[in-house]
Amino acid sequence: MSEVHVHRVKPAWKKRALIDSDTYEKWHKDSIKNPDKFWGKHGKRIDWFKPYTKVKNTSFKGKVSIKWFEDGVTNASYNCIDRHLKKRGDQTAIIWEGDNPYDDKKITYNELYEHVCRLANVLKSNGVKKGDRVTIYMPMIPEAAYAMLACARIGAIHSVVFGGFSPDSLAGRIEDCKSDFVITADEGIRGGKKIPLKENTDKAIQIAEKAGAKVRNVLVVRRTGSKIDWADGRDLWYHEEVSGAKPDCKPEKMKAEDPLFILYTSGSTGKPKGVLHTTGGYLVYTSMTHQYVFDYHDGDIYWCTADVGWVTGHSYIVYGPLANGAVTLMFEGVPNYPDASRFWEVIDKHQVNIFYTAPTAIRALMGAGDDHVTKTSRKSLKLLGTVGEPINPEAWEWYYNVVGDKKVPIVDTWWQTETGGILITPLPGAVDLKAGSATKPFFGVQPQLVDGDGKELEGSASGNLCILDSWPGQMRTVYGDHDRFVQTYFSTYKGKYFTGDGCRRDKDGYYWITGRVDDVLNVSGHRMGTAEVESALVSHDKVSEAAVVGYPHDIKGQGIYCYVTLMAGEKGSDALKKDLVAHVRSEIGPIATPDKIQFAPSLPKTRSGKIMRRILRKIAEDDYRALGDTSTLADPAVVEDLVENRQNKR
Ligand code: 6R9
Repeated sequence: MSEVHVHRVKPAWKKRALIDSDTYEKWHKDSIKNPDKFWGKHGKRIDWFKPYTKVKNTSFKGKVSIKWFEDGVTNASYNCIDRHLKKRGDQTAIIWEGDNPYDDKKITYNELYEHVCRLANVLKSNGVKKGDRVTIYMPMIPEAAYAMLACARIGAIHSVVFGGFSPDSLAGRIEDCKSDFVITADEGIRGGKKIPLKENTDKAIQIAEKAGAKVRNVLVVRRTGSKIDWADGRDLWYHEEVSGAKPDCKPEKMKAEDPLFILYTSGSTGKPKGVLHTTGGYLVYTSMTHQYVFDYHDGDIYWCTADVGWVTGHSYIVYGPLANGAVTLMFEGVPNYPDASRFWEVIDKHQVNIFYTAPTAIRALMGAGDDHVTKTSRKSLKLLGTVGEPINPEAWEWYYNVVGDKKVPIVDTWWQTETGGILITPLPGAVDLKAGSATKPFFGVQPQLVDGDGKELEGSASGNLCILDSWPGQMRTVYGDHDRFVQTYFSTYKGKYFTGDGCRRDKDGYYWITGRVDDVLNVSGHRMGTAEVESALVSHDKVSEAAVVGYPHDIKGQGIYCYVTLMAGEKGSDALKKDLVAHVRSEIGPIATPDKIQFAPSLPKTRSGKIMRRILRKIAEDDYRALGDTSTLADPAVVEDLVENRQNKR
C-alpha cells in the first residue's frame, strides 16, 4: 500500500472553525452516551410550532421503528424561509448560475418566500393536499427548489426524479408512489444540449396510466420556450398559474414524523426503493451537518454542484443550507461546458467560499490539465468537499494542491440516500486529514465493522460497515413497504443498520470506505443496481439472459460491463451492441449507458443455477488468472469462452 499522506489541521483552519478537536471529542462522546440529552439540545436549532418533549424513540430490532422529536410540530418550508425573513429578508438565498455563462440571477429570502407561497397556493387550488405525492422532474432551475419547498409548505410529499432518467424510469416512480401531480419544464438545458422533459413526462404518463396510474395535472415551467405537446385540462403553465396566485400561504403544521419526501434509490435487488424521509429529524440533522462539516459562517457563499434529483441536492443544496439561512448556489450546467474551467470561473464570478463536488468530476477535470484551474484565482475558497464515491488519493491531492492551492481543507463526506445526511467526515478544525479517508464519525454516529458472519471487528480491520444506533436524519421506511426496509437494512446483521459498503479502519481509528460490497454499481457517483441494468437488457427482443458487473474505470470510478446471452438463432454484432446500448439508455437513462458488452454463449452458474458474479467480475477486470475455485460450476468450459472473448484485454 502506498504511504498515507496526512495533512494536519492548519492554524488558519482552526482559527476559523466552529468545532475544535476537544469539542469534537467531547460532543461525540456525549452524543453516544446520552443521545436524548445531546439531540434534545441540538433539536432546538430549528424552530418548532410546538416544542417536542420526547427526543429519541428508535429500535433497530424486530419490526424496526425510528422516531425522533415525535411530539414536536414544525414545518420545513417555514424553517428554510419564514424564520429568516426578519433578519435576512433582503439577503440572497439562491444564486442561480445558468448553463450559459451569461445567464444568472439572485433570489433573496423575501423573493423565495413569495415564489414558494404562490406555488404552494397553486398546488392547493389544483387539489393537492397534505400527504399527497407530487413528482418533480425538473432541470436545475430555481423553480425546482420552489417546488420542493412549496410541497413542504402544504405538507405534500415530494418525489424528485432526476432529469436524466428515461420515461420508463419516471413512470415507475410515478406508479410506485401513486403520484397524481407532476411538476416539470418544457425542456432542460445542460452543456448546450436540450433535454425533452415535457415530452418524456408525456410518455411516462402514458406508460404509467396503462399500468393503472392517473395523473391529474402537469405543471410546466417554460425554460427554453421550444414547442411542446399540450394536453388541455391536464397541463398547466407554471407562469400563468403563479401569476394569479396569492403571495402568502400559511405553512401547514407538520408533526416531526410526517413525511417530507420520497427519493428513489437503487439497491442490489428489484426495483428502486422509495426512501422515505420525515420532517423534524431530517431538518435538524441536515442543517447541523451543513453548518459544522462545511464550517458554514454567516455570509459565506456555498456551492454544492449536485443535482436536486439526488439526495445530495436535497440535503445540501436545498434543506440544510436554507435552514441555516445560507447563500446556496444552484448550477444548471456541467463541469466541462463551455470548457473545463467552468467550475473555477463560477467560483471567481460569485466569490464562492465553500465548494462541494464529486470525485468523478475532480478526476475528469484533473485529466483536462492544470491550466484550466491555474488561470483562475479561486482566492475566495475556504473549504472543499467531496461526496458520492471513494476518492483516490491522487485525485484528493490534486484537489488539495491545485484547486485549493494547498490552503484549504478538504472534507471527504461519506453518506447515503438512506442516511439523509453526512455520517463520516472530517470536521475541518478538528480532525487531521488523510488523503482518501472519510476519517471520523459525525456526532451521534456509531460505525462498526463486522465480518461476513456479523462478528464485530476491533481495532484496525477491514469489513462490512454497519451503524449501531439511529441518528435523526435516518430514513424511516421504504415507502409502502416497511418489510422491505427491515429486510434490506436490518436483516443481514440483526439489530444493526447495514450500509452495503465495505470499509477499513486504520490504527488511528480513521475510516476508509472501499466501495459497495453488494450488487450496487457506483458509476460517476450515480447509484445503480446491476439487476436494473440486467432487466433492461433482458427486455430487448434478442436477449435471453444478461449479467452485469462493475469494473474499475479511471474517470467514472466504475464502468458497466454487460455479459449478454442472445436468443437462439441470434448473432452478436457491433450493430447489435449499439442497439443494446441505446435500449438500456431508453429504459433507464443515459447514466446507465453500458461501457462494455460481451456476447456470451452462456453464463457461469452454480449447479443450483446461480450466476457466479465473482467470476464475471474477475474477467471484466482482466484478472482472469485469479478466478479462484471454479469447481462448483455446472459447466467449467463456459469460463474459457468468456476469458477468450473478454472486452478489457490489457
Ligand atoms: C450521498 C450519496 C451512496 C453510496 C455509498 C457509498 C458511496 C458516497 C462516499 C462514498 C466513499 C465517500 N459514497 N459518499 N464512498 N466515500 N465520501 O452519494 O448517496 O447516491 O445514495 O450513494 O455512495 O458506496 O453507499 P447515494
